[in-house]
Amino acid sequence: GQVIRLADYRPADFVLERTDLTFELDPRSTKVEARLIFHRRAGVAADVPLVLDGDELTLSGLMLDQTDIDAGRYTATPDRLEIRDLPEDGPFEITVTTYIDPESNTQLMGLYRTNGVYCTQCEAEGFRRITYFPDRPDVLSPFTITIIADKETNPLLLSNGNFLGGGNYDEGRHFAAWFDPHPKPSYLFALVAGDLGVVEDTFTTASGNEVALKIYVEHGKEPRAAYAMDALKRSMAWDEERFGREYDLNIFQIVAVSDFNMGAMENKGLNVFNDKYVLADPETATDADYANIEAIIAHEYFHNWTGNRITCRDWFQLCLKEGLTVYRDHEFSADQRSRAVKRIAEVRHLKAEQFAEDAGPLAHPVRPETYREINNFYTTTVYEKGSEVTRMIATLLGEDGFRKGMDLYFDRHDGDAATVEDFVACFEDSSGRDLSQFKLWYSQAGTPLVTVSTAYDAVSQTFTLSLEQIIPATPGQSAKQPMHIPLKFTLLGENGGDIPPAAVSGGEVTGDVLHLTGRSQSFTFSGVPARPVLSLNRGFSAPINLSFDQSPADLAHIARHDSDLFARWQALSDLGLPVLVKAAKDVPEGRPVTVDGALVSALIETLADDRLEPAFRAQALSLASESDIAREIGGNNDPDAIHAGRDAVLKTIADKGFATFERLYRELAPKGEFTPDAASAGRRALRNVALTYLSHAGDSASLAAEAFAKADNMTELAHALTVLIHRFPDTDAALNALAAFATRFDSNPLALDKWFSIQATVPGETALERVEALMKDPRFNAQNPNRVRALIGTFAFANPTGFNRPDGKGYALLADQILAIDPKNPQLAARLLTAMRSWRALEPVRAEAAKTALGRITGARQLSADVADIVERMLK
Ligand code: HT7
Ligand code: ZN
Repeated sequence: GQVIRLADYRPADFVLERTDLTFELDPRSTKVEARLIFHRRAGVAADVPLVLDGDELTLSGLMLDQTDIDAGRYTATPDRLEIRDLPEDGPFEITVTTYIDPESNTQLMGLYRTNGVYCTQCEAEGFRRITYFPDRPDVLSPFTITIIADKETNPLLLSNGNFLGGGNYDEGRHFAAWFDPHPKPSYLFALVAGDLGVVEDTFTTASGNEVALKIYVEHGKEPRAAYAMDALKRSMAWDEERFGREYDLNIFQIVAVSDFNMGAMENKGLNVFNDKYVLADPETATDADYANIEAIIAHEYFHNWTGNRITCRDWFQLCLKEGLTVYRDHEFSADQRSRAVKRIAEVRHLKAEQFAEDAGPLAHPVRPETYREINNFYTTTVYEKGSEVTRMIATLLGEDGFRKGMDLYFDRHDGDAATVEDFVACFEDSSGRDLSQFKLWYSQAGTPLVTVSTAYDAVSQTFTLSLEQIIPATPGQSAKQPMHIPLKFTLLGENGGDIPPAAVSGGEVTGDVLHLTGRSQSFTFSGVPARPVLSLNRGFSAPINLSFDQSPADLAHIARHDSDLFARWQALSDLGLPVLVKAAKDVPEGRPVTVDGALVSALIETLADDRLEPAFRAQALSLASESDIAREIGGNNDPDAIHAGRDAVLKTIADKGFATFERLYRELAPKGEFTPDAASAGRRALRNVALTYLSHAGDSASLAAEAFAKADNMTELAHALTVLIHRFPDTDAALNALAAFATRFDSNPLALDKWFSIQATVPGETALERVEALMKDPRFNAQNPNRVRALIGTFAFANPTGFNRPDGKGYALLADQILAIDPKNPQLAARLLTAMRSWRALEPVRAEAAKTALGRITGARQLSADVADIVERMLK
């Protein structure tokens, strides 16, 4: 594919006034008639042709104002339709007819079939697989949709907007018509037809409009949509309360499908979901599943304002809707659950995924300036770092200042296809603050490294904080400007309370936020009566790495006393990371693993502190993951050594805290009926953590086997199975549990996905044979993205020792799978390939093997643009 550049953006030559689509659905040959009313944009010369996008299309009819167009006036290829000699002024109508084959659409882009249901996915450029169209986000129009289909097999005919009416048609067919009055780009179009069950409810908006809410699922699965419906109603109420945003149609529908490339899609009034993010009951869904459902239902709903009412001018502006909407869903979940625990989980995820992306060959700015394949830019950088950038604006302006800026954004840009500049200008205009340096967060890739040193002078009672920022080089960006980094902080006194300094010089400090703007800067606080302990980047106010040689005693002090729970977790994690890094070095050298006493006592004290919420304690005791440790080491990584070192540290903590883990494991046994609320989930999380540690202290499978036998919910059942299979893989207890799980959930694909994932993550080199055997299992289905991600994706992304075998067989397996999947579903293949994004940080033997596998992919004939783009950037 060719390179698309932000700098080349130009508005479309023709303005689209209206879109009327008629679909005659047929599995193999669906007729699509598009009637499009355009006019030439003012100033566009009369000889400029209308160019419409296509993708694998064949034109079968073309009219101008209801009259066939002469063959000499147009050129049609599968990916482009050019029409010449169009009216100079005034509107004209183009009618385009195409026939498409939904049944053979394995890419899951455009109109496709999943379990006998017709369904669409148009973002980013899928609409052009349905009909020739100006398929770009800045071309907006109202849509009228008519769907005609066999009535018996497709009793449901759904599209965007409000229902206009329907009725019987010829030959056992019926029709339905929908009208969406809100002008929208093609990527927000959706159509669903088939036979599904429904769960219904209503929501009354703040201004008194009643909205019909419908969630469609496969027949028989209706009870499993209750939690999603509850999450939807809470999301609608929250957006009114927090951002003053009401829903704007008389119906809001969600359809759950089992074949979907991503999590969900925010089509106007008709969201389409991967059923993994809709269906839940205690027997089959974990607490993490419930939390994801709540977050994703909210995310897609919130897009109604941030994405749909205000959309993106072009795909370079993707973070405008995605980063902002992730920020909104994070805030929603924080309000529904424990804010501190939610923030800890977010930061763990950000570091594991986004920091890893930003440190490797796929690093790119939150707003990229070029792309070859837009599907490859739905990344953790655009989404999660984009959200952090939005959070920093909120930190700079304060909660009220942020709300004012958002109000202005909604007021000023409703109905627009906007840019990042438009967005930031709203915050500058509403607050008077200059954000020009801050905007570098959108254009400079790489995780800033802030080096910290401190000095206390008892005589002058001053505390000096010296900071230096370095932004590492990333692909295509070598020299970087210093950024505006908002650092929340406090100075902790000996007894744990905050010390308010009398004055500060050397830079701007507003409230509890210190503004680092220079490459290096020293802040001096005066009136500080005793040496304080600095708690910096509280709440992870900036997405940066800190290099701060803080003593274990100071970290332990923060872990005990900071009033911000997040800061306490961060201090514990900072205390633990060097221990894990050292263990990874000691193990291969044959040195005994030693665990710092300050760490062990801080952890066990936290574990035993019943005043702290269980979910927090569970997070505190969950050590940094193997990939976190690898990132901290930074290069020449040996995943086996990291794993062995971490295991040894776990065992030491398990032995020292044995009595407390045992007590908690017993005390936290479920009482009463299951509820998915955050507090109950926290108790289950802590109990699961206790089981993990106990399994490292003991050498028998019996406790985990008992946990498996007694579990009355999926959170505990799946964890018990994981402990059995990972720690005691060849025992009867493990094998029996594995078989029992498969039998029990034979007819539940989402639960069976967990069965595949648990086996794909067995540590060590045997995982490869397991994965190969599972690929031959009749329950494996290479056509279903969830199943492929559960087995192959989990193996490659979440099994560092198994995947990174020194003999390279893990990489070879992934390469084979990518080459097999790519011709059918390029998006899925390209995403799986990103599992190798950190290959250059491996020790030389593994790195060489990884390079060989990547070389084999580049060398293959007929790669999709998606895979070619990723593999080439990875090898550059
Ligand atoms: N906006 C949605 C993105 C999406 C998507 C992108 C490319 C290919 C398939 C896709 N399915 C959904 C999801 C979201 O961020 O809400
Ligand atoms: Zn989104």
